Amino acid sequence: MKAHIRPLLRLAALPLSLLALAAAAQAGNPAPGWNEAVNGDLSGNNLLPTFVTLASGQTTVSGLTGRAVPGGPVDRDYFTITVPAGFVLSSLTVLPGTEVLVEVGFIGMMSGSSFTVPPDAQSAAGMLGFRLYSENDIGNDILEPMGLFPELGASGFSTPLPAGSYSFWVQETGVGVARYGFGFGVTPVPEPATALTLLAGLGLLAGALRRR
Ligand SMILES: [Ca+2]
Repeated sequence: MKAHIRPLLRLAALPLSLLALAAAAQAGNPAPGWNEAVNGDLSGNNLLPTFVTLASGQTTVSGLTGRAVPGGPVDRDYFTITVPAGFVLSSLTVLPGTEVLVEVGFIGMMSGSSFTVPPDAQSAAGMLGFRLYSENDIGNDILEPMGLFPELGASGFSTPLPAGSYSFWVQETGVGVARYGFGFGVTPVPEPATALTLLAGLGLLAGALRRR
């Protein structure tokens, strides 16, 4: 009887295997997330963003951005995340500690592993969306509004976003160096029908075994 049950139990364990796979898929295995204070400055090259490994649940990316002196070089930060198959990007939360100086902070988002819209672009064409964030956004999920209200030619999107690579551009637009932190929420694709079917299958099997 055990031999009959085992394959089904294997199926039941599938969601857990997917989580394990996602963890293992962080190839090269740097710790998930990025903290510039520990991991170094994120790429300033829009075509070669830093790859940031995701964890299931929330992954934090934090750092500094801006222009230390008027007319000086701007520290723009570019990074790419890859949402593995079986998962979705469900939230983008502005974390406590995020600062905005005189002006506003900017976070832009594109599909793919490079940010092909250049820093001097005059529109957001090619982007999925962007947000001019402020300290009022701290604690809020800004992913949905980024998709719902596309501006300046961005395409917009609906949440959650499917598996795939997404690149981000973060920049304080005023003079000064500002701290930021964003939390990327990655959750399994909700599949209630599959889970219910599986439970029903297990129930039928248990019934059949009892009758035997
Ligand atoms: Ca930086």
